[in-house]
Amino acid sequence: MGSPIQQQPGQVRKAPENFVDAEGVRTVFAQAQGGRRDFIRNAFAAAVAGTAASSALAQSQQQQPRVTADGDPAILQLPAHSTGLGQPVVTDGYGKPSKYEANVQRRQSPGLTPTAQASVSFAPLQSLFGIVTPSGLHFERHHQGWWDIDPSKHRLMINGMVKAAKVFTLDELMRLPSVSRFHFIECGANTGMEWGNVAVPTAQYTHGMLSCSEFTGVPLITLLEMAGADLKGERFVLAEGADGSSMTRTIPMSLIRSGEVLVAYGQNGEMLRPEQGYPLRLVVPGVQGVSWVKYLRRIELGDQPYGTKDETVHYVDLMPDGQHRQYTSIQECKSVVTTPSGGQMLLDKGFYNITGLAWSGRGKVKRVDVSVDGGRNWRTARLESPVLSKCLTRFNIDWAWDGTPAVIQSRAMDDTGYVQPSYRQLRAVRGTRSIYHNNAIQSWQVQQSGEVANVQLS
Ligand SMILES: Nc1nc2c(c(=O)[nH]1)N[C@H]1C(S)=C(S)[C@@H](COP(=O)(O)O)O[C@H]1N2
Ligand SMILES: [Mo]
Repeated sequence: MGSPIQQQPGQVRKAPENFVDAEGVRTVFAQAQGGRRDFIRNAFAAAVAGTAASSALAQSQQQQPRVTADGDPAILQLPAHSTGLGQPVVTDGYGKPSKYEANVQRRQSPGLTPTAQASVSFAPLQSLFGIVTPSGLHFERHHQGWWDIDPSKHRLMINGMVKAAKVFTLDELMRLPSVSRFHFIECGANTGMEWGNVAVPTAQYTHGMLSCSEFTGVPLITLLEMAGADLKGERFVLAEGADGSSMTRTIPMSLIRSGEVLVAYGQNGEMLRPEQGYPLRLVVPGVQGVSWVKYLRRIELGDQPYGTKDETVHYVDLMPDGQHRQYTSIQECKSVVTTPSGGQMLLDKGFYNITGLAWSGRGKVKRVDVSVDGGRNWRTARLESPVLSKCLTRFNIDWAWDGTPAVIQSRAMDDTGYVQPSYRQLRAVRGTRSIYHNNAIQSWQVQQSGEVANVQLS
């Protein structure tokens, strides 16, 4: 008999006369699918048919679909994949995305000076769904390059104001009670180019130093308690990485005491990626990326602020009066429309789903409003579940484009009541010469041609 999943004789059919060969099918498919992420098709006929009829949708149904069923070879002719035998299971290791998705990549910004270490890559936010960033597309920020460290040789030391300094191996850490939590990480310099009205072309480059994962690890407080930490009175914790960047940051004690700060080894169901700090990184929810120390090797408990180079000289905000503002490590509430966004193109008027991401370093996103007329009128978007604390939240809202120029914006509010500022409001306080902590409302201009561009409204 052989294998139970052997092909049944009835499944083998002679190709019909009008059979399109594999290459031909691929060509048709590539036209329809390959540009999906960059060119938004008027896909209401298939994709939106199942959703509740909204006014935008009802309006757009007056229109004719671009391709009708009786004229479309992709419907009429049986493709090779419906008549032949498919590939066997992938036994050569790790699964990969479809070859048709090859344009979905993290990229280096054309606006940043390339350095020998190629130190930042941006996540393709405009191509992602939901809230989780696939690990292979997580943004990267390396101050001194990344390493693939042998976990059997890696150690984490807990020292300072503890009864006895303790050194953990990875095996020892992985025996301890673990938690898994979804959180965003955003580099403090995300959207930094826009301070100076540079207007880089795509959402990837404006907002792509942002990612979100499910992290698994041990609360740092557990390790401090195991080392007999003296936690009475005012305390400060220093975290240190094992790469050549001497990355050291003081970690907020309140987040450690609450159990939110994790010593993580897991990311999206598997071990951390080397680029993300394998085998150990600190997860500091709501706090700018630089505090999420990768290749974590040491935690020191003290009773005075550490004031390291990465918190006194770098990651400070240059204010309009020339002073530096320090210790602004929480990422304030922010949002961005990811589709339609800069570099994309609307092919004709009609229905579109406007979608984007919102987040707050202070808690949950409470509401996102969307404007399509540059901020004159706002409608409240749907927040998709789950809405989690210090995590990306996906929002969606219907839109019927009438074919005239439009300016799309999103404005998020978090559960503290804080509302994401406009550029005018932000610059009134912060000026224009900062690099860090730009959480202003982003504007995407839809031109009459359908092209979408990054613009800043004054
Ligand atoms: N050890 C170490 N940790 C580090 C860094 C680094 O260069 N070395 N970069 C920091 C900065 S500035 C950011 S924004 C985040 C980026 O994390 P990612 O590369 O996983 O996206 O890691 C932080 N932790
Ligand atoms: Mo960063």
